[in-house]
Amino acid sequence: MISNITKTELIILHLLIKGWAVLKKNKFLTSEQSQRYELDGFVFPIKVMEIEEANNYGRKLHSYWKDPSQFIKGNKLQKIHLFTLWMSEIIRHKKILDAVEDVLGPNILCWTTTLFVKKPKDPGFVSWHQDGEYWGLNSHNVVTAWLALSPATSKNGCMKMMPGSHKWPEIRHIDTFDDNNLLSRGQVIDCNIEEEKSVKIQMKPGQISLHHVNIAHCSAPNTTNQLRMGIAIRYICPTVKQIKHKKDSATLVRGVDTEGNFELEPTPKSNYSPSALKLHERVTNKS
Ligand SMILES: O=C(O)CCC(=O)C(=O)O
Repeated sequence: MISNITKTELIILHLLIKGWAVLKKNKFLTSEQSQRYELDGFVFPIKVMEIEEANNYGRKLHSYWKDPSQFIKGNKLQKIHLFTLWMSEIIRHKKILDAVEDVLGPNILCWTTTLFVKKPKDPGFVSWHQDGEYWGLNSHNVVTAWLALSPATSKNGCMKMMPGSHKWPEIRHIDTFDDNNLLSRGQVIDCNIEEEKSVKIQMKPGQISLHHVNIAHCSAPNTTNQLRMGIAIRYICPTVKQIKHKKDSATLVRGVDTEGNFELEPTPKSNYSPSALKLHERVTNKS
């Protein structure tokens, strides 16, 4: 019987078994998506929400953004899941966590979140950079899930990524302090980037991209009349350590914190509670 199987059939069988094994192991990503992430350092688009759910969160982000009392800059762009219920839900979204689990494994901390909103005709841009160069995390067990809450297009300044750059070493960055640069110090990677090789991360609301902590990426200004809304959610394994700041905190969103390397943040019970705002103020001012 076996002798009737040709070599080609054996190879096909082997590939089928391998593919099935990868699929079985994964919770959400296809084996092709996992392979893309390994090879390129990013993968997209991954649908995690229906359009109604994404639009609902988009409205919440829009009203947070428009509220003058929130004074939307600096630390009010970071970790707002600590004091708003809607962001607290997003970082625990089942499908996002299933996709992240396929990269990081079953124990997941949310290290931080950042709102990336570009107003209509906003000159704001993000220079080419590698997150890993300045975050102070000691390992690559870190992944960003970037959730689109409005369309992300080349006209409104979607992200661009350089395939394979996650395998580059961490390259020195230069602080430019450019007012229009949405990065805190306007940091830019000090190397020649071949723009024509980059990939535009165009997505629909409710889709995410996953990107590696060392991927070289950037985004251009929004040239349209519509708001561009995205949320970067940074997830880590409990084994990751902060080596730049004395103290750091994170939220356990799935599994167990096996290491205790981060102060664990509580889940907010209501919006803008004074204790949650106080905690937010403290943990976003690292020293
Ligand atoms: O949303 C953007 O324009 C840039 C996002 C980014 O740099 C990041 O998620 O690391």
